[in-house]
Amino acid sequence: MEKRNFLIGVLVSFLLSMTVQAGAATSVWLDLLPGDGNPDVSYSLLVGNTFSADVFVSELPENPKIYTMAFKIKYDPSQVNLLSAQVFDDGSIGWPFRPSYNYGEGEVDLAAGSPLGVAHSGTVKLGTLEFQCIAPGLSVLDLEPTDQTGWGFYTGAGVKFDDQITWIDLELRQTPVPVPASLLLLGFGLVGVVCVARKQSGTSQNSSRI
Ligand SMILES: [Ca+2]
Repeated sequence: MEKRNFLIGVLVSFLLSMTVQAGAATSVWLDLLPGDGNPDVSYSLLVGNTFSADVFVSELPENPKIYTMAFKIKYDPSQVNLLSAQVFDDGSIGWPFRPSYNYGEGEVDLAAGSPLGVAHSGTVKLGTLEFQCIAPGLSVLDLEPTDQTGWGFYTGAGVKFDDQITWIDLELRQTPVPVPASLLLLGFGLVGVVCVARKQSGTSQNSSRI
């Protein structure tokens, strides 16, 4: 009986450890505004539209804590224009350093640090970005680790955590502004008038030759 209880105990511990590991995956993702608190992976918009997105990180490790964060967002500058990008700080986390770098050619980096470290089993907002769609097509907002030296998600022990993060991208589908139905009808009407006018003109020329 003791052996059976021991085996059940081992099995329960194993299942619990699997659950903890499965729920502890750290990820960085975008939530389009107004956000629902879930990652967005695709979005359709019209040329001229603006949209904002919050960047979140989920499941930051409890031990050791994360003391700095940095990430990069790459975008297609021929299709979307970056209007603003800033690190989020409502005072609850206390990021003392909040640089952001806009490299202009489709790349923006955000970085910050906290002297107390940040550990959170839920989600932590890292920043907010605003874009405008300037051309039709398909493009991607590509979330990835920054390549700026010395920046990234670092634990207090100075271990870089970026490789253990899942980076969730957002696919953008940009479509041209549709022509209103009334304008289309007007266009068809004008074409019809021109055709009739040409036909009548041709008929009168033919009859004048007779
Ligand atoms: Ca969302």
